[in-house]
Amino acid sequence: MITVTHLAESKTMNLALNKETTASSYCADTEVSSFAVDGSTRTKWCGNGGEPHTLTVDLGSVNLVSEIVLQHAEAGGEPVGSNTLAYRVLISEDGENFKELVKVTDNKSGITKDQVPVTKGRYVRLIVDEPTQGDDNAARIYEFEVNGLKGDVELPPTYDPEKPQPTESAAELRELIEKLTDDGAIDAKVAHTLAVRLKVVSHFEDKQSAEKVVKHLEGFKRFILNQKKHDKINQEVYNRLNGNTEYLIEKWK
Ligand SMILES: [Ca+2]
Repeated sequence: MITVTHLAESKTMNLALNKETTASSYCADTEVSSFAVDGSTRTKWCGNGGEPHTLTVDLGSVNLVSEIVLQHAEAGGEPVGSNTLAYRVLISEDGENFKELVKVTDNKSGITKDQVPVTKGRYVRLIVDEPTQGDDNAARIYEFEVNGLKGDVELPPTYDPEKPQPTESAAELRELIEKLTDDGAIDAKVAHTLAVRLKVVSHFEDKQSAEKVVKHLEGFKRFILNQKKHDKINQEVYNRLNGNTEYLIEKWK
């Protein structure tokens, strides 16, 4: 598992550079979609025909995306009036289910930089809804940069709203147990025996005695496994308690 510190150490890069692209159309052989990811503002992808124009880049593997930079017409020396007016950027891990990252409806700039919440994905799709400031319906994209961190790293829990936050101490784990007990997911008697064991862990946490904390957490792990085997706690409760216990063990190791 990659921690926040490790993420900060990694270097943000243009993940789209020289990667495979596909587009809805192109204006000429010298204006195909690959020119939007060749790292040069002397070359562009031009999309013609009816809107929306789309360009999808395959990053080659799942990566972490944090920013989208687009170099529009003006960045390549064309008139301001040819800059993209409205566009969207979507991301997908499987190439089928896309999620919207960026939606801009009133751009005038030659270069746009859109910061996005750190998102995992392999396929990044640009949809040009309004190609220019006027009636011209050709899209002109000199560069489509997808900035982020390379690799399918485990996101820190704060980036995953679907996942409950791990408990950071035995006391927090006890609070979780209390909550689950209030919700009727754990029997009060069982909750009591769990809390007693965790109080011992808290005691050693206070003393900063890592070895003993780990030892008692390992004991707690075996205890909850036993509780599950005897149907004292259900699989879901077991998974949550076990996950949090493993998290705490890693933290103290
Ligand atoms: Ca280019």
